[in-house]
Amino acid sequence: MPSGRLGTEVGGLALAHPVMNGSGVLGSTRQQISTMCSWGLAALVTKTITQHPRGVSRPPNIIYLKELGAIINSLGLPNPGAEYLGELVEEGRRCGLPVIVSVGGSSVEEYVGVASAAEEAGADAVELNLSCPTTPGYGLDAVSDPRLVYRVVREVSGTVKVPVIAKLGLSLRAGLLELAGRALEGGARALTLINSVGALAVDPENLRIALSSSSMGYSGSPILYIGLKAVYEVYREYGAEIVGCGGIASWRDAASYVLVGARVLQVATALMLSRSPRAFVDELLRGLEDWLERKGFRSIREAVGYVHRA
Ligand code: RRO
Repeated sequence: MPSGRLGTEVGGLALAHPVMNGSGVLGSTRQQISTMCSWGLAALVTKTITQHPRGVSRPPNIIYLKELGAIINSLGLPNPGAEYLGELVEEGRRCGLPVIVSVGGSSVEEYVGVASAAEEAGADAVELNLSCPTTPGYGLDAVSDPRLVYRVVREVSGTVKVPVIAKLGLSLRAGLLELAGRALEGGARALTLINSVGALAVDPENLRIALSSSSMGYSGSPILYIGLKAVYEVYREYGAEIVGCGGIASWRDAASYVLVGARVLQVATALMLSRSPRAFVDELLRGLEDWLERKGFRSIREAVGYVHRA
């Protein structure tokens, strides 16, 4: 179990250590939440939930690039809908972990509705997924406009009492710094940076794009340095509370995110590719703790954003 040195906090939510799962494929059923409970994470993040249930995109919808530690997906935001929030949150709470509900939407009203339902279900925080690159009409496609980001965050923050975290990503249409600024102005207590990066895989044998949809997200080790740059720039500009996400596959990656400004870390692809998620999380925490000690940081707080002061 982690020592006090790894304790951290985001949006007022105290965490025993900084590692949680990123909202990825898992976290949309009671069984999956229960499985994730045994991984040693500090908090659980659900799959992004929309008002109504959504099915998974027609296959092929995912490519595992194991040798790269990467995944390309076009899952299309499959989830059981807000009606299931009670079940998901209850399961996470049963194992004694804070539960963060990832909230999706195709309109301001949908974000507000799902976030309210999450709060009513007992969620400890909501993370607004404003950056899903795989689903036309949702996430990046719907809200990569700074004014809309502001409106969604402001309306949700004005409605729920739990901390609101805004998950942003890279957009071809808007600058991340501006999106981040507007999310913070709208009342986001923290920012999760970044989502999978919009990408396209092509199958030259079949003369087609490789998945059933051209809206794909690229995640895992290849986006590590892109995520680090995003966190570095946003922290430098705003000094915001940041949840670092994107390509974390080792304690070195995790420590790098902390040094550029992240106080909490999310891991998604590496957990999906790992044969033993529990051992993987354990190794991350041991590595981080050992690193903090070797570098003379008494707490993770002392290391957050250190490169900006060095
Ligand atoms: O479910 C997905 O297709 C998905 C989502 Br909601 C997201 O935010 N990021 C991603 O890569 N895939």
